[in-house]
This record gives sequence, C-alpha cells and structure tokens, in this order.
Amino acid sequence: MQTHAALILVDVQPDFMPGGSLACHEGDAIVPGADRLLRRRLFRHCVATQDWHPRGHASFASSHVGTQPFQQIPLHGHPQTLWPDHCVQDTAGAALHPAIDWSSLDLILRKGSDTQVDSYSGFRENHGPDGSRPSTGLAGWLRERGVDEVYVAGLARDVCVLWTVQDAQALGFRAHLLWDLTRPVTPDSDEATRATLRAAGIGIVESADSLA
Ligand code: VGL
Ligand code: ZN
Repeated sequence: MQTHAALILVDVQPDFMPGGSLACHEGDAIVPGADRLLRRRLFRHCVATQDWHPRGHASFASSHVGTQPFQQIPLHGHPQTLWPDHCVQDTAGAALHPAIDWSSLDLILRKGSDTQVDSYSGFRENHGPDGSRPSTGLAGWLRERGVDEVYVAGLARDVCVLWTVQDAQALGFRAHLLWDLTRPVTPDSDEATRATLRAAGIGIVESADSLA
C-alpha cells in the first residue's frame, strides 16, 4: 500500500458522461478502471471531488443573457468558459457515479458551490469577485496525513483534472496523472495537455493497471 500517496478522483459524475449535460468524449470508459483501482486498496488515502453547483451558477451560459455554452467571457477579470448547466446540486447528474464502489473514500470534497465563482481545481477556487483564490483545505488535509505524493484521475482531463494535478505539483506534492482514467471535454486537447504536464514536471502514468 502507498502510505504517503493519495488517490484523487475528480468529478466522476454522470453529467460528464455520454448522455450527460457536459459530456466528455468516452467519459464512461473510465468507470470500470476507477472502480477496479479503488477496490485494489492501493492507496491509504482516497479523495473524490464532486462538482456541485447551485442553480444559476456563474459558469452556466444560461446565467448570462445572449451567451452560448463553450463561449468565453471575462468573469471577475479573468477568462471564464461558459458551460451548459451541469452538476446541479441534488440532481442525478451530480451524483458520484453509481457504478463505482466509493466505500473506501476518506473524503468527498464538493466544489463550485459559490454561485459567483467556478472551481476547477480540488485545491482552490477559480478567481472570485475580489480576485482571491480561496483554498478548499485539501492541501492541509493531505499534509496532516503525511501525504507527499498524489495520483489524479477523473474528468475532465483538460479542465478539472488538469487544474487539480497542476495545483498539487505547485503546492509541493509529487503529482502524477493517471492518463487512461481520464477523458477530455475539449476534442483534440490531448497534445496540449501532455505538453503542459511535461513542462510542469508532472508524471504521466499511461495505465492505472500498471500501478503496484
Ligand atoms: C468541469 C467544466 C465545468 C470538470 C467542471 O469537471 O472538468 N469542467 N465544470
Ligand atoms: Zn462545473
């Protein structure tokens, strides 16, 4: 067992799967492998993040008159991609995916609950109205448990997974992305994602089944 490493499963929720409101290409393909990985009990600490937006969230195109999903607008002085309504609190699309055995989780971290602020990373919110990026407390939670290394998987590879693994590395954890347990929301983003990871010194594990 990896006692100093944690697994972080990002936003494995039906709304990010085919048929969901913000579907990742082949998003459902990660479900069996994520379930298998949790059941292997390889990691002493397992965390899931859950995108968890109130109705009328600022990241929804429907909240901004005259906009379309996937368009960018300035929000609190920073570019914000607008999304279809997704992961609305207490809807089925926002649940942790029902085909995964989540019983080994130590922490479920809900994010994006502030109507005005998006939150891609599990570690901190995006920029808020005052320009700050408040911490979610995850880094402290991990450090208190002696964790110095994290493995990140989930959805979407080019958005919340990427932001989470980048923050993990920047905050001093040795960070790895489990490539086969991620899928992108933006088509053709994989080369850019790999380049970003390489430049940051973040490890890419091609197959989670190869972890020992
Ligand atoms: C995500 C866009 C909006 C994600 C969440 O989980 O990657 N992407 N909200
Ligand atoms: Zn979201």
